Amino acid sequence: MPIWDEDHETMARGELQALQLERLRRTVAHCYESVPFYRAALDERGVAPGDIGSLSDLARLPFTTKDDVRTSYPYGLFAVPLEEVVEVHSSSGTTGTPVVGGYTRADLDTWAELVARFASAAGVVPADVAQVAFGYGMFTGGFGLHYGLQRIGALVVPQSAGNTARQIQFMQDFGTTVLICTPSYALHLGEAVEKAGVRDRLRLRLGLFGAEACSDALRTRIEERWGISATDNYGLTEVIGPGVAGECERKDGMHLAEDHFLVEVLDPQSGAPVADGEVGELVVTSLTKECSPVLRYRTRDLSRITRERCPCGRTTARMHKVIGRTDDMFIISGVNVFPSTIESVLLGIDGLEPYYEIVLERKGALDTFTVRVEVTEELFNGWLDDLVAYERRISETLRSALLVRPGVKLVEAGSLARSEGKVRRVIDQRPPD
Ligand code: DLL
Repeated sequence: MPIWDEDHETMARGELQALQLERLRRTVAHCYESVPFYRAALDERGVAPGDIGSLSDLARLPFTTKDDVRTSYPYGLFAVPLEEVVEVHSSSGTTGTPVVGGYTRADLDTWAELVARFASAAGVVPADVAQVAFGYGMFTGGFGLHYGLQRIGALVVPQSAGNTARQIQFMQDFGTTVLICTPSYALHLGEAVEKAGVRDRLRLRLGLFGAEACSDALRTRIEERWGISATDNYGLTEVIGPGVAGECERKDGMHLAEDHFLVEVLDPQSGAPVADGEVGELVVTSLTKECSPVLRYRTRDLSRITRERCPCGRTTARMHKVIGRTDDMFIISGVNVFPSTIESVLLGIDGLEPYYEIVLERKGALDTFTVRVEVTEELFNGWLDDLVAYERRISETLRSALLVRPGVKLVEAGSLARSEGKVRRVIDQRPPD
């Protein structure tokens, strides 16, 4: 596969760093001059734009948090006058005020390039028919993928999220070859295709799945269910939307668009950098954004980065799959538990369907959690005694992976809610502290 932007994706490290430094200086100056919030934060740290002499000066810059973005709703962090802004997107996240990102024409152009970059790295070509099943609207997934896929020259079918029967009909009628959605919706759609018995009528070959965590085990399930190759891609509204990073066909980490974003991996508690290859919170500084530049944005996403060369020829660093968000992680008996670990364990057990949820409760002073997971029909219809023994076995397997024992409740296939967008796995029923 040819590399979409060979000049930037295969840069020598020294050359890339020189470009990053030049762009960082410009971004800091832009933030300082145009956004009162950033000017105050930089002044407070005693950093003037002219002080940025090397990339290591990044550590002198203030962090920006989700709360900062929220309290600036809607336009407080815009760095250009509104007449230069041509589009906004927002994400409601799980709680509270939405976060907003704005785009100038140049920002939209960058966005299309970055999405085209990862989509072509994933194997999309102009002859593809790409069905976008991400929501069009304020969510960045629909429009972001739309712009990038059209930039490649693919035929875009902008079906948007939901309406599963229509998705399947269009996939047949238009000869869809690439499906774009969340991994959880891909799973649901795959199930519906099987039920409808029309899999043989589809031409699907690729899935570009992103916007939520997906373990390798779940990816394999989806690939097997559909008989396609699935790649992961990452981004967030505050930073640009999709296009921050995406996997190439080797599927061994997502190539970061390092000429547009500086990505640090920091200890979420102390804010100090972790060693290369260690898991930490991704902190992103944009390098080319005009409307909504971000300085050291605390994503709350946990991952690790490798700088080893990928055999695909790209020289960019790669981030591994997001193992969770700092706010998804929960603590039971002093042990940190990530939903992604639970997912990987469940998918390794025979007889379980890849649909589960985690319910957190408080019993007395103790926090407890129960994993509700679907079993295949054959198992569910078996003897009750068998099911109870099975629940115990699964609980024990989870305990040895997590070091704390969850309750396990097996439920009938098809009984848990299916997601059309981002799935909500953790249901926190604990009273507020
Ligand atoms: O989800 C942007 C996006 C759209 C990315 C389509 C990829 C494809 P938000 O709605 O602002 O933006 O949500 C951002 O979603 O901080 C992560 O926690 C999570 N997330 C996004 N991509 C991935 C991924 C879009 N590949 C939040 N793996 C981020 C795991 C992801 N989590």
